[in-house]
Amino acid sequence: MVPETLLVERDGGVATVTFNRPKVLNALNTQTMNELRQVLLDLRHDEGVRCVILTGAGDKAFVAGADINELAVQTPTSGKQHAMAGQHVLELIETLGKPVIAAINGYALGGGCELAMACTIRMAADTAKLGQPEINLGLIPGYAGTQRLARLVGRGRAMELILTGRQIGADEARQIGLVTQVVPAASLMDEARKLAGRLAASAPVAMRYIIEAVNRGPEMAFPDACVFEATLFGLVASTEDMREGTKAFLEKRKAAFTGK
Ligand code: CO8
Repeated sequence: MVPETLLVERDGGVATVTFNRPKVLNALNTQTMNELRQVLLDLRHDEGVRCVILTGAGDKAFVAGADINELAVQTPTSGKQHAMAGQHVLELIETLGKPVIAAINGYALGGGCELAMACTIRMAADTAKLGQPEINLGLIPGYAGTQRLARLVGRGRAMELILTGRQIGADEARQIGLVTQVVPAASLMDEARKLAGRLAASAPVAMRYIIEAVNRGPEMAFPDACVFEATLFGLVASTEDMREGTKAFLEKRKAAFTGK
């Protein structure tokens, strides 16, 4: 399948997926979500891909939300179905087993902010604007925004942002922990690629377990989460990359990880 609403490029171990509906600020319609699901499944199984970047076409928007043309005609049953289908796609991002960087190049609103929150790392252009404006449409977030935003920035801030629907700039987003890094808009993709290249050269199995432990741990009781971490720690000891990483350190050279 060749996606029509997404651009997919590969460069070494890094795949860049660009939401490509700039006329509607890259709003997510059903076609885009279906294509994204398929692209993510392909990338998950592609061992040559070690890191993924998600970004938006043009310089105005990352993703300005779900497509309001579709929302305007939804029914109770289609609304629930679309929300759940979208939640599954975002869960695929979160559980892809490799880091996914959101390179937020402009508006990340509603479903766009929710999508960014499912990513492993969020880097924003200084011109980016983020928010959950669903309340202004008489809606609530439907791609798990009420849950991920509260987990990322705390319940109080999430409540205020979702109830007011206000947009925040990149600096405020960094201050509250919604994004981790803000860079000049002109260098966003260079910075994202630099970070992606660094992650792509790391030990993939260890990275997969770090993502799993950090994401799943908070859903468990603390002692269980620690046992989970210890089990994953034990599992990485079975990898050639662990032997290579420790050996390279002792031999004072750079490790060459193979993913085995
Ligand atoms: N859906 C459809 N079209 C959109 C969207 C959108 N989300 N956002 C922008 N567009 C379109 C505009 O209609 C406009 O089209 P046209 O040129 O034909 O008039 C074009 O993109 C350019 O937009 P603007 O002219 O409005 O550009 P501005 O610079 O004036 O404003 C904004 C930019 C502030 C981003 C403005 O476009 C805006 O407010 N957009 C809507 C943002 C929004 O409310 N997003 C949340 C949507 S709800 C949601 O995401 C719920 C997610 C969970 C859904 C679960 C079930 C599916």
